Amino acid sequence: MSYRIPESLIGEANAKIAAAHDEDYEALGLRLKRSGVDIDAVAAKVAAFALAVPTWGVGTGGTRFARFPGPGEPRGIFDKLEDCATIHQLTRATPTCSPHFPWDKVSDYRELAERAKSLGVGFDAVNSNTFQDQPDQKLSYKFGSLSHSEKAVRDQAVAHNLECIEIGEKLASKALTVWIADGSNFPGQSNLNRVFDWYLESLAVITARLPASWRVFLEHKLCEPAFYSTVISDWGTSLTAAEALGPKAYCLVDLGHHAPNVNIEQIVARLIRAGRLAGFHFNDSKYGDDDLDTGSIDPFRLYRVFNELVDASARGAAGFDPAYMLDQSHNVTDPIESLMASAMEVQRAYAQALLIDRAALEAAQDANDVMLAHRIFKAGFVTDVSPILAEARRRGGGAIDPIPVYRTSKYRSHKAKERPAVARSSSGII
Ligand code: PSV
Ligand code: MN
Repeated sequence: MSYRIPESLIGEANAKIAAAHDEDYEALGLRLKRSGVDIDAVAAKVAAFALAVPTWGVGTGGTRFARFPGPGEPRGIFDKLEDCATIHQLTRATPTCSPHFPWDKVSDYRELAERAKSLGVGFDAVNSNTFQDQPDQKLSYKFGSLSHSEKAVRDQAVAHNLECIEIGEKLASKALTVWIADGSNFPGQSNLNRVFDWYLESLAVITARLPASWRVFLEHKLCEPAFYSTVISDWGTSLTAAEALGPKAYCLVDLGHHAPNVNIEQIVARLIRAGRLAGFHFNDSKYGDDDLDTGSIDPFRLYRVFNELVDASARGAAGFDPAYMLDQSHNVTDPIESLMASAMEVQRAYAQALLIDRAALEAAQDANDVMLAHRIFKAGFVTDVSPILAEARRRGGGAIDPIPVYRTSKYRSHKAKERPAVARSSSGII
């Protein structure tokens, strides 16, 4: 029997800090009430907020220089599911996980779906992988996949995406996320428009095969592994593609996939306006696609993004239904701790953005009172909403303070015994 954190441990840990938490929640509630905010309503919204965990995120990541695996790493998708379920058990924020194929391939998907159900988690978007060659693969993706100059390679990449949809249907998923590494390293290596045309041709076949209730998420990335040009480089290219592909295609925003200093929240605003925002891959960065823990470097940026999301939801923006997911690499921390902390940081930005007085902000904007508008905007960010997040978790049966409970449980040492190290694991790629 594989180890799971006993519910009693969560109850005992909560009981020890319940009185202090109640005091903090009440004090914050009184403070917010003075500004006309009902703390319970905010806690209810936070409790209803759901975020997916990437199955590849629960393994230790690495750089192109080295990877330093930790004890008890997941050896395959069934182990990864256990770790994803543990993150949800303690945080109550991550009811789904997002699988990546062929990394998470199994012979029996009914068994996989049942295992996930028994662990209390489901599946979010399925991710295809045409950025690596697999041992049994006929043609190489060295020079591209869905936009390759040879039709046979493009067909192979399309077939893989169709297989991902088939698997996703068995897992009750509703979306396919496509990120391609296609691009060029040398000016002149490829014709910048021809490759885009080939991409569109391939994606049109994939989009046409989506089940009625499905969407396809196009993920752009400015560079890496191609360092001169990437085929789907930015939100403009992504939106152009989505519009060409029709109503099932949406643009996914990975926070690390932009030029330095780009105003990501404005991109989010524009995609919402176009009715094409697929959702997010949350992470944080200082220099590029660093894949650092969400909220660890620039929580204010995350807050600014959530301001756009709360604004869109308050306005009832047409077609606004974003999918939220983490996508980060944990090289020096326990991935479970990082993913729990990151899920809580996403919730924090959401709760803070809910505190903005939108009517007052609009009035200050209309009156061109710049300082007042900025102060109203920032009011949520400077509020410590931790008691709200803790209360949302407690109400859902989670831990008031997840990381100490996780450490007390010694989950990792249990897994180290249950999961003898394997030579090669599909976890933790960045
Ligand atoms: C690419 O950098 C990316 O953000 C895509 O989402 C991939 O599927 C993921 O990372 C995993 O490597
Ligand atoms: Mn991503």
